[in-house]
Amino acid sequence: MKKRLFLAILVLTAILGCTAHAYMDVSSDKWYYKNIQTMSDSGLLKGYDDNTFRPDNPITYAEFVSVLKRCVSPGSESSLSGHWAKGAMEYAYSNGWYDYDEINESLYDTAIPRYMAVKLTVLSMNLPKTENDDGVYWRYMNEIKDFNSIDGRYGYLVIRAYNNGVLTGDENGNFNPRNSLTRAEACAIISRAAGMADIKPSASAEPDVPIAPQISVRGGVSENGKLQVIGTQLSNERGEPVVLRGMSSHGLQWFSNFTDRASIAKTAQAGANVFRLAMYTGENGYLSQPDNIKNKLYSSVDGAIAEDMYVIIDWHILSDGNPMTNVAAAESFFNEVSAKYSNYDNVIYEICNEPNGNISWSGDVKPYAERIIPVIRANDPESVILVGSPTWSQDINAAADDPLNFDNVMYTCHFYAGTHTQWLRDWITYAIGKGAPIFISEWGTSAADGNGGVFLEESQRWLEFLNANNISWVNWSLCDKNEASAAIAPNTGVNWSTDTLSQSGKFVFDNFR
Ligand code: IDC
Repeated sequence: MKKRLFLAILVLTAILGCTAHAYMDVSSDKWYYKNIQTMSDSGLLKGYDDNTFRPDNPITYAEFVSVLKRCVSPGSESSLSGHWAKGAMEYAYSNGWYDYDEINESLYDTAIPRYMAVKLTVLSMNLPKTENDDGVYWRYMNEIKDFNSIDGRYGYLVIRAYNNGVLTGDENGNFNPRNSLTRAEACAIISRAAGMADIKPSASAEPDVPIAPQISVRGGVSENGKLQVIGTQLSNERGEPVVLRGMSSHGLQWFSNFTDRASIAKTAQAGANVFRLAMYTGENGYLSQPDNIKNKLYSSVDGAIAEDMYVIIDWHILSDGNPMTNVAAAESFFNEVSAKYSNYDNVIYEICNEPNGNISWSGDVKPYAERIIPVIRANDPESVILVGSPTWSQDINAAADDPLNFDNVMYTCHFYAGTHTQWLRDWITYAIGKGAPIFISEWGTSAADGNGGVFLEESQRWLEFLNANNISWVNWSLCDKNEASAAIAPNTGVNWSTDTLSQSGKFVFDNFR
């Protein structure tokens, strides 16, 4: 059998050398220690750059298929452009490990369900049929208690995997076909299927791509799914920390020509994974021309969705100071928009850009949030909601002292490098220390009036601080206005490119990745 031949080669090359892998989070007393070590030392697996393996994280389609492909056919990987696992996926498909209707590219970075992992393992490893295969369901009677919940297309493959000793059920005897499996479990299943439990370390077949790219700002919605807030950390659907970085539009009433799908796509291609749509309420914005502005907003949200971007719908109060001034309009707006986009993981709601004037957190902004958040939650129970604070969203300490009682809420902090310096970073540190999740939904390299500077040294200090704290950020603003904070050189027009960025834009775009 081809598989055995390859394994024999691995055993032989084992003599040549040994690169023992020691992962910080895989200790030798763990049940999966041996499987992970063996496969890593054989070059079939690689952990993350920070020397972790993250054994309890769910494994994705892309990761699972890549490891299988390395087992049966080591060597060239990912010469194709596009997704890093595309080569392995196409190899798997062309070898009949899965059918065209079972996996498409939008699934690559999602958790693979157990029934699919079993099918891929059985077919790639050519696990032999057993007498109880194909319809003789004794395992169903005796061992797989939830056999009825396995799609008929996969039942015999699950039985074959059980009969080959590749996996067993959970403590209740269930297979749980639709559950994910952890990276450690996947490793155990594949190494058992490959019959390699006793293979000694080998230096062969050093993989040239990691088992998975680290969670990073590159991940868009297809990679990270529905966001959630865990503690103070924005996290993806799998509970892993995630950082969003991107651009804010300028006011939709003035610069919506830079919020079409093409501009969003160019921003995404530069490495951003979030786009903010600043829908001014005042200054001839939404309150003066609601239908016109809403149409611009919706077409931009749809553009962002098409580009796999997270998108922030920003109720951009500014001249209206107290968010309570237009609370009724805000309620009906957020009711409509959250109903419209409740099925999309892309959308993040920012309910008040920058409260300002003679107001307080506890007396004005918090009560406003307590009216708007339930309106959104009624349509969209789990989306991330961003909340500003008085003094143009700098009073995060007041919010941290008297927090909102809702899940998946973050407090925005806005800074302009020419105006806000170490003291505001200290306030963020204070707020995080009190358990308040912070999101920078707007910052500029200029002074607070949007002009002056640019202040790149202070901006650099800010970005280092945000990186060190895993804080997401959105820069003001993607337009070609003649002001220092604008990311595109003055009067460039919509055919902008990364070659026509302003000084600010160059600095910011260089920092997306
Ligand atoms: C500024 C724009 C500027 C515009 C002004 C008033 O850059 O062209 O004339 O608004 O509409 C904020 C606000 C944001 C400001 C920005 C810079 O959220 O609307 O944009 N800023 O002043 N908070 C702090 C700074």
